Amino acid sequence: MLSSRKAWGLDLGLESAALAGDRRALARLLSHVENGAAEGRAALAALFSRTGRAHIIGITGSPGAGKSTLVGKLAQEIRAYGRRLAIVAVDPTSPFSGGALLGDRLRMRELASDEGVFIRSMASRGHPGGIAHATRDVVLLLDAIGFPVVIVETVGAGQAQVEVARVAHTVVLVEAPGMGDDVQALKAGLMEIADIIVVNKADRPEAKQTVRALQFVRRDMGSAGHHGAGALQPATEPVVLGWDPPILQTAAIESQGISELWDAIQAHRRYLEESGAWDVLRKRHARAEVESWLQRHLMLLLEERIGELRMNEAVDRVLRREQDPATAARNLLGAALEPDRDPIA
Ligand SMILES: Nc1nc2c(ncn2[C@@H]2O[C@H](COP(=O)(O)OP(=O)(O)OP(=O)(O)O)[C@@H](O)[C@H]2O)c(=O)[nH]1
Ligand SMILES: [Mg+2]
Repeated sequence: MLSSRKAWGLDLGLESAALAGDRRALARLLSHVENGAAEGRAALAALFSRTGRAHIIGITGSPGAGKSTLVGKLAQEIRAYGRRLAIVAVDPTSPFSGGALLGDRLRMRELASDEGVFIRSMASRGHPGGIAHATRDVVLLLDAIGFPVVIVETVGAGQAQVEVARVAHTVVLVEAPGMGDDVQALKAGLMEIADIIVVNKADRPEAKQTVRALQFVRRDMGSAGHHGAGALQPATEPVVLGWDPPILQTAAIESQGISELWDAIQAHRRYLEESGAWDVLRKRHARAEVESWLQRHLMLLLEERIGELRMNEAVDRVLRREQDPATAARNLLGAALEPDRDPIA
């Protein structure tokens, strides 16, 4: 083991320094993990047995709903109980909030000087295996390092909302007054993955209207049931039965409703443990993890076996309308699985 890790060029000092609480070592290790570098993979493999202890909390919702502000206040609340925590802020993909990273940094500066809080911002682009993989790996490493709480902030749009459910035990959906059409989007799926729903900016008079709209959507969903964090196939496989997602109100900038939110998060965790859903979730996460690596390895293997030349030939045949894409892909797969076969035959 040691020799292969040496062969990978892993700086063993980095790993133990990170475990001992060296934040710069941890930051470097996280960069290796984010970049999908061999050092990162080796560290994850070596530290994997230490994972599975953190309560991973996903904070998702519309751009500008106040997620970062809320996370900052939540972090202060958690620190007041003396618990350490890590925050992973996944850069919003929405062009409307492209400046959020800087804003987040400024707002988080105060927290960042606290030794008990570790903050990591991740760009949504530039990860070889995709942002979802990178996020899961970063969270895994922070769990291994021993942070009892890891908060992941993502913008709830498209794929991200599903991905946060794959990594988190508790998903908090943050909305704000004035969503308008967003209620329709919520119906389409956001609320299905939410364990706790928060209407932030409750200092605004329109907040009541938003709460009512969300209550209405929740009632509407009633018969379909709540599926809880990790619901990969919500229509068929409910994980958390009997948990009714509460709708809370917060005014993050005024620190209102924060302790109630933390109480709800703790209550959800207790519920997961007592109902046995915690173990189901863990199993589901583990399976999703293995499946996703399998896909990644399989893709790499296929690309390698097929080769750029055969790939280009297939694309050309499709371009010339000699072959449809599905047949081209099937033939490439056949060729890859039986290397002696002629892909065109
Ligand atoms: N009135 C009011 N404004 C708030 C509240 N919480 C946050 N804001 C403001 O809303 C804006 C967006 O806050 P952020 O915390 O950056 O929101 P976000 O959801 O993290 O935004 P993105 O990461 O860009 O999606 C900022 O100007 C905040 O000051 C609140 O409770 N009340
Ligand atoms: Mg933010």
